[in-house]
Amino acid sequence: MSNCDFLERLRNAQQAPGPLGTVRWVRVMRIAAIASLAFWPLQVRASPIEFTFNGIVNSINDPLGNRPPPWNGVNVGDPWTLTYRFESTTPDSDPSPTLGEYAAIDSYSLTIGSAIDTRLILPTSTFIRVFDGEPAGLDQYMAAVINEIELTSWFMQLVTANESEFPTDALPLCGDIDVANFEYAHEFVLYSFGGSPEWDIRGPIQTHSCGPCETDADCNDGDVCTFDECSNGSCLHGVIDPCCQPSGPCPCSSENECAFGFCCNVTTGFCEPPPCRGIPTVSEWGLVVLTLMLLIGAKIYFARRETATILLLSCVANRRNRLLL
Ligand SMILES: [Ca+2]
Ligand SMILES: [Ca+2]
Ligand SMILES: [Ca+2]
Repeated sequence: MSNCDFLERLRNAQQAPGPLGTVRWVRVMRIAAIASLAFWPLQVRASPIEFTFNGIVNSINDPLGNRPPPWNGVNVGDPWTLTYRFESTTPDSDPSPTLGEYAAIDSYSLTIGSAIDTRLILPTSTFIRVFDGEPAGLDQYMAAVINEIELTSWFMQLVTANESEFPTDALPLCGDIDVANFEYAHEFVLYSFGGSPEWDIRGPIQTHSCGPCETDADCNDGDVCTFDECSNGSCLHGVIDPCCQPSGPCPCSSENECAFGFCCNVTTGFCEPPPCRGIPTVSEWGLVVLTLMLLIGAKIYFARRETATILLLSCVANRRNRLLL
């Protein structure tokens, strides 16, 4: 094959929607996509979820007055509030498809009347259990903390005869529990674990809420170098890197060193609040890189095509000259 034949075939291949032109553009797009990813925030981490349940004490069993402080001051009719925090990504430790077992709770706060108990606790001393059709005909949710040191523990249980309440044994998150749906049982009890004689304080669960957030503003962690997002009642935070403190001087030499919409004033060498004189934000830099890469790809493509066309015309002219001679 002569050089002229090769050039003609090359031009036809580039003009047609064939594999040669496609491959080139795919390479350009791939490089641009990888370059733009460098500007995306990484290191996103999940925050724990908080479940809160409320009710009214309707029963106290303590015939010998063995309740320790502060629970010895609790009376029937006192309102109670239980908030416990758990990690939403805790794995199910029970292989059964109908029983979910989660050692997920790492802290709780229990208030009954004027008595308050707030503490951190090892998840291994707690459990959340989800029963999907166990026993047959019932869906159940249980949560408990077993405090073997102070012999004071709590336990709660929601039961319904509606087996569609939990379609699986997955850990319920925000929006997955409605107390009104658990008509079979909705109990809370604070009791003496292993104590003798035993005592207990009981009260049915009346309401439930999930948090800690409803809006992004609820997730403000006080760290200006993380973004704060509320997702399904759970706060998500991601590192903003590089990060400048908007409240103080922030030396900079390029826009990438400023965050929160602040821009770098290269004259003063400090980040400044908007208006940013049209300088792209960090997220827009990805689009800028993509555009530049596309322009570079187009430049390479059309330059080669033009060169090939000139060479091809030269070949045609040479052929014509040879025929005339
Ligand atoms: Ca399971
Ligand atoms: Ca079920
Ligand atoms: Ca933050």
